[in-house]
Amino acid sequence: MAYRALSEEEAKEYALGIPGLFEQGAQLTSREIGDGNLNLVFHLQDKKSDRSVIFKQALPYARVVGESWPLSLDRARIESEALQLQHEILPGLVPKVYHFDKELSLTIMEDLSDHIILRKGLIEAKTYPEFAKHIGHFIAHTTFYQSDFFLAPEVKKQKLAEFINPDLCKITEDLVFTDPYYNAEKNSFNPLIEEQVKELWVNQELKGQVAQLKYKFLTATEALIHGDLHTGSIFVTSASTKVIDPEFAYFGPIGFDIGAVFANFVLNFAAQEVRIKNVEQRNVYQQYLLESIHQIWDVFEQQFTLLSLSQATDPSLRNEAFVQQFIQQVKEDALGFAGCKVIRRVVGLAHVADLDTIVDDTERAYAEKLSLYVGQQLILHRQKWAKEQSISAPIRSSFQQ
Ligand code: SR1
Ligand code: MG
Repeated sequence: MAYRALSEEEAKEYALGIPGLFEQGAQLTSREIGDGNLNLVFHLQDKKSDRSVIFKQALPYARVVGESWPLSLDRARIESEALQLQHEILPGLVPKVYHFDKELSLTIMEDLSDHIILRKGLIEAKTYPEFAKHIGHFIAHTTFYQSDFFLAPEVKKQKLAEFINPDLCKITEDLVFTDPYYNAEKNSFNPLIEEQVKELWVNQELKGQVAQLKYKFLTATEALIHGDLHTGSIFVTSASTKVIDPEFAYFGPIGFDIGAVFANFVLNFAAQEVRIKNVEQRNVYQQYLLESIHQIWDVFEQQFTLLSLSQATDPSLRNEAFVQQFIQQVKEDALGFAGCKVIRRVVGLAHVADLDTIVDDTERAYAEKLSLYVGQQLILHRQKWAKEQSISAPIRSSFQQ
């Protein structure tokens, strides 16, 4: 079937044509529930058996802007292949893919409606005791098994070619590393923080450091990374974590995924500064956010080290001093990328609900200014902070300044 964007009715018909997806005589309901920036998402459910699945279909343009921003449909193939690879490595931490239709750029996958989006949970100041362990484990394993530490060089190069993702990388290159640092048309920010944003645009030291991070994003091919690991790409319950949406996947710097999670915890920290009015409750919750950052790093570091020293297929890379130095560089990158990702969510095109749903403009501006300050500190001091005993301590101090 040639590509066309499905309607709710067409999604239903399509589902009934896939053998084994639903039982014979299924009575399907179909609802388009996509609220993201790029794609269509349908929830299909059989009223008789209660079985449900998710249809995710790429549109040939960015949904958030419209047809004036064309985007390659190949991102759907990349997403479904990345999901399947991640599922082979860590079946418990990603949804199962049931079917992929290349022509329609359509992936049918497990419905995770029993989970909630982590961003929503964090906005409501909920805690997830297993999350930091799960995501540290996810990043360590998915990157290790898709890196030069594990893949034979010719296989790595073949995969690198399969995961060339120019359109989606360009979105990141522009929206994360370029636009926030000049008066770009796509930028969008609270007028109450105009002064702080204009300061960014003339901060040459900062722009030089961002150039270094952008260059790393453009050129490093360390591992197949998720590429957009914000808290809207993660489903959780108190006991379970599922990572979704790897359509930005490409061979890039490992610190980019870690930095994305850190950034979203930092943004939530800043937002809670005005959201939680009770000081004691706020302190307790913000402490939880910092401890999560700490634990994510610890778990990643321990597991990536262990995997590298026990399972690296190239004996010359299975070298303790090298692995230690490599991980130290990932830590520094993660802090810097986190800073860039914090700043882009305040100044750039795509924001986060943590901040945007603060109703009072002045309160929102306060949390946004705080985010901008900490974001800059993360970029400027990443080398020094990466050497400190605790990864979260300098972030806390920076919030207190
Ligand atoms: C036009 S897409 C805007 C943002 O949404 C995605 O989730 C990525 O973060 C992208 O930068
Ligand atoms: Mg997404």
